[in-house]
Amino acid sequence: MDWWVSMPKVELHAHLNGSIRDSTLMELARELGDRGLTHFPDVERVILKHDRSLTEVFKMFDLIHILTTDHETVTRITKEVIEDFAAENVVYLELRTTPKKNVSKGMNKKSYMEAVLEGLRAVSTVEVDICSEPNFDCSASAAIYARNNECASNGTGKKKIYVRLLLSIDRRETTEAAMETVKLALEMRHLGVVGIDLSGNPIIGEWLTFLPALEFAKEQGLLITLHCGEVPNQVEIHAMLDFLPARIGHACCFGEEEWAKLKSLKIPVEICLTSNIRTETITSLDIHHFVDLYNSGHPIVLCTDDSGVFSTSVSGEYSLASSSFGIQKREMFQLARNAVSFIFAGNKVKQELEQVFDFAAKTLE
Ligand code: 6MZ
Repeated sequence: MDWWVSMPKVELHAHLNGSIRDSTLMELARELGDRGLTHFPDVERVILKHDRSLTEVFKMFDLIHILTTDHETVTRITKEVIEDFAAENVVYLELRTTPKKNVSKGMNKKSYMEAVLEGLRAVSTVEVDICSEPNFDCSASAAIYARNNECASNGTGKKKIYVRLLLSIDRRETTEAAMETVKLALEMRHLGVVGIDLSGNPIIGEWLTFLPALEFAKEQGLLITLHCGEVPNQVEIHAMLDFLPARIGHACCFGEEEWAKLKSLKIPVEICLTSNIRTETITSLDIHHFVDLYNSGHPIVLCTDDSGVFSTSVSGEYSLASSSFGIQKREMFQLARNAVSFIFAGNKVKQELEQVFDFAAKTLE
């Protein structure tokens, strides 16, 4: 596993509330239990269970959301999630989360996102680039990376992680609520918000409910990724592909026509192997669409989805793909590097990340 941890990686599909450490969830559940607000042993059983169907996963999210309702907790989990990804050498993280309202805690979508930003600022184990300076010099950044890598190895300094945010629209939301999220994303663009995600229980909600907000987001220059084909729904899959999102997640339940369309449109796919197997949206890795997309040179990126809920890590996903599909380390490194082209941050960040990978290629040999 060490090699997979040391390799730089790009994470483009990680849900904040799905990526919480088990130890933190247990601590939060115990606190609520102590206050008589939950029955701790029941919650503990749910948190420690690792095989979950797609339906159970969404029940799990409802439970997690009960544990993470206040601003301080949102700040804490954001900080920890970023530190955890940075600790396994994720050099660029696009973290997505659904802005939430919670009247009893004085929380609205904006204050929820401010709590997330506070979490980014609270990270202490690694330098967090939230929104780089417009005229930042790439060669200078490569030098910083060379220095950072040395510092990290002798324990005297900090590594760096680029973090950008995607605001998620939950499929339970109305058109107005979705629009509110898009407007918030536009307001927070200068704070590292780069795009919009559509997620949530795939059997709930209609594509047409979200379309006006997604179209508006696109017109305004936000980049969009959609959870697409997590369950069989050919009409929705076609409508989503026709929308031309910048990326899609999952693509588990595609038929021949949908594959042909996706491939001709060259839309990058965020692949979450462990998530797909745990939720049984794909029955086994031997028949996972990763293989066909990889062999046909279609743009793909390996991601965790919910590293906490599925007890996985980005390094674990790379190691799993390598061992399951017989792909050598050099090719896996190239797969990780290719993901830089699909990030939602601008060219300057892409160039800086390419230098990080090139530097690592020399040291990892
Ligand atoms: C669809 C998912 C998901 O936004 O509260 N989410 N949506 N499919 C999945 N695959 C298993 N995993 C997570 O993070 C949790 C939320 O992300 C979405 C769900 O809407 C879930 O409530 P945030 O930070």
